[in-house]
Formats: sequence, C-alpha cells, structure tokens
Amino acid sequence: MGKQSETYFQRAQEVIPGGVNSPVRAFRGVGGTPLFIETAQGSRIFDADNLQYIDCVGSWGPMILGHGHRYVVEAVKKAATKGFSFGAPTFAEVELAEMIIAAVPSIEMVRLVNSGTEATMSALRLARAATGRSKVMKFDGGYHGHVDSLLVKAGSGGATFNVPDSAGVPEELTKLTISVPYNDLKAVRAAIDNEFAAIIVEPVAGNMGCVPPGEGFLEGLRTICDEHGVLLILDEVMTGFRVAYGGAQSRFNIKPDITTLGKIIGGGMPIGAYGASRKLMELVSPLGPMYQAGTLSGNPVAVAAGKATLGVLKNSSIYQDLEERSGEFEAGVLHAADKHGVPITINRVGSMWTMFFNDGPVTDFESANRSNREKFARFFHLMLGEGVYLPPSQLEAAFFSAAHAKKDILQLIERADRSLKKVAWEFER
Ligand code: KE4
Repeated sequence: MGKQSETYFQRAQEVIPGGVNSPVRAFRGVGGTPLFIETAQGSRIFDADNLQYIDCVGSWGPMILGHGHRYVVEAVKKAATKGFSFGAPTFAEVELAEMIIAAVPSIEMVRLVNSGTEATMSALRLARAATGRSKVMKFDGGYHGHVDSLLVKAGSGGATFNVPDSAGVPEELTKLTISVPYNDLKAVRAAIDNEFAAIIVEPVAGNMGCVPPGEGFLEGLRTICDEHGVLLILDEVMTGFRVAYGGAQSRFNIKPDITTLGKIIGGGMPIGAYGASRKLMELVSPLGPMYQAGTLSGNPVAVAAGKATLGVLKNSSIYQDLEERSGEFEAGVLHAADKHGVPITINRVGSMWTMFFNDGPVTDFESANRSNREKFARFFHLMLGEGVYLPPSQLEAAFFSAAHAKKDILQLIERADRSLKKVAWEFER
C-alpha cells in the first residue's frame, strides 16, 4: 500500500464520514486502506503513489469506453468553455433524450436527473402517482440507490456492511416495501396483490454481485404485473448501455413500464434518467401532478459527456469486443481456479461479472451470501499487489471497458493465476 494513500486517508477521515463520499469505497468489505486515485487513462488507474492498476471497477460502471476517451474529453472541454450550468433548457439535452429514446425500446419520453438514486426515487413516485397505490416490491440484495423506500434488504453497501435496512427510514415507509428473493417467481406470486404500485428489479442484478435473471424470471414478472395492474420498473442504472446498447430490456426482450438509467449515459459525469411511455411521463410536472425537479438536471457538461459516450457506443463493435474479451477472462480464470483447486463461481453478462468464492450456483442474495468473504478479501489484496483493482466487496459487480485490450486480459489471467495459487496454499490445504 502506498504511503500517500495512507496519509490522505488519515486526513480524509477527519472531515468526511469514513473518509469517503460513498461507503463502498472505504475498503470495509476487504479491509485495509482505500487507494486514493490520482489519474486514469484507458484501462489503467494510477494511485496517489503513482502505482498503476488494471481497473476492473470503472467507477462502478460508467467508464465503458475506458478512462479519458478523447471524444468524451473533447466534448466536455468544449461544453465547459461554453458554460457550466444555466438552469435553463439547452438543445444538447434534447439530443441526449432523443439518443436514449432511440436506443431503449420502451421509452417514449425521458427526464434527466443527477444520479441513479434520483432516477429510481422519481420512478417510484411516478408509479405511485399513476396507480394511486403505495406498496412496492423489490428483491433481497437489490440496490436501487439510497431511496428511503428502497433501503429494505438492500444490496451493495447495505449487504457488504450487513446493514440491509438503513437507520433513519421510518417504519411507516418500510412497511410499504416488500422484499422477496431474486429469481423466485413463486415468492413474487405469493406476495403480490392489487395494492402494489410497482415491482422494481435489476434485470441483471449487480449489487449482490452479478446475478443474471433465471430462465423466464423477467417474463414472469411482466405477466404478474399485467395480472395485477402493477407497473414494472426495470432499474437499468447499471445495465443500461452496459449489457447491450438498448440495455437488458433489449437483450432479454422485456418491455417494462418505467426504466431508470444512470452511469454510462453520463460517461462518468453525474447523471440519471427515468423514462416511460408518453402517457405515463405526461403525469410528470410541469405537465402533470407528479412533482420532480433538479437545479443541475440536464447539466450541459454532463450531457456532453453522455452524448459523446453513447455516440461512440452506437453502431460500434464494442459490445462484441467486450463479450469476446470478457469471455476469454472468464475461461482463463476458471481454468486457473480449477488447476489450483479453489472453488469459485463466475457469473457474467457481457462485461459485467463477479467472481464468487463459492461452489455455486449463485442465483440470489442467499446463495451469494454463502461466498467466502475472507477468501475474497485475501484474493482482492493479492490482486491489488499484482496491480489489479477489483471492486472492494464480494457483493459487487466488476466491469471491463473497450480499453481493456487482449494484453490486459492476458495479464489479468496471469495475475489471477498467481493470486489463486496463493489462496489455494493458504485456504485449500
Ligand atoms: P447512484 O445514486 O449511486 O448514481 O445510483 C444508484 C444505483 C441505482 N440502481 C442501481 C442498479 C445501481 O447499481 C446504483 C448504484 N450502484 C452502486 C454500485 N453497486 C454505486 C456505487 C456506490 O454506491 O458508490
């Protein structure tokens, strides 16, 4: 661990809770001192001691093009020189909205906000406004940002720190939220009734680690929602433009009522969005009675980064390349783990993946939680020592970018092989 990160972390902890502005960054899931990052380029990040790492976090998803893509940097520079924020409409917001609508099959109208949390909070309010109902169903280990109503059996940091239900959320709110196991349609059928406004689901779970939808799961949710007049919210903050240009809904051919987006549509700048049919979105102020607003919503610099990012992704071979590279990585690491006798399960959809220290299969929060977190933490630090930056929690998804070239993948496999050999020596004898 570099001295500079240690020094910065000491100072940070004096003035910021846990020394971080988002809990999962604090390395509490793996122990040790978080790296303070100085700069990044392509597939690499450099910490405050100028130590270099192959980045498998990509800012938790947004950096699908890799860091510092020249088109995105140029677009941001150009926008910034024209002005940071006006609090007034700009044409660029119309263009980004049109790009999103053209890409995501179920969206006819979209509102830009500043984070994924704002997107899901607004989507939930829209569902409640549209149905006049209050209850919402989510899934154990699902994470949809720190929305009061959705911090029930939450994934991501909630799961990593074993605090799935946050303090400070009134029971009056959480009693309206029912959480059931992911991939369990029987549990959904048993819990659903006509008092539910929405079911919100990550179409590929990323916040209990990566857990793909089982055969028929998403279709089953669609049917159950239709049977009960419940709106289906696909939370595509992570999967949107990640698992396909049209998101998980295009990859799995599912039509939600409301979609939430974030991360990639801002290319690393603060952004979120929620979209739906014109009929539903006409409920949103100033057209309709559902209020939602934001000083920096549609921020011109963030929108410029998003437009440039989607522009590079559209009609590119990036998704095929990501599939190929990610598949090579998966095969290489599974082979290494088998060779060293370390039981692991890799769940992957496109370039989002998780390596569980677990015999598998990992199909929901309960099975994800059976993973050996001690082994994961040891592997995490061995890989850090090898110059590989993994998500600092067993219950998070990792990501590759278009900048992860063949040589990066080969290096990652070699480094994982060496690390797994040590894990085997320490845990499997
Ligand atoms: P933000 O408010 O963090 O922009 O988005 C919340 C959110 C909503 N929905 C899904 C499916 C998400 O994955 C997220 C945020 N993802 C986490 C990663 N597990 C962000 C990392 C963090 O909390 O620092």
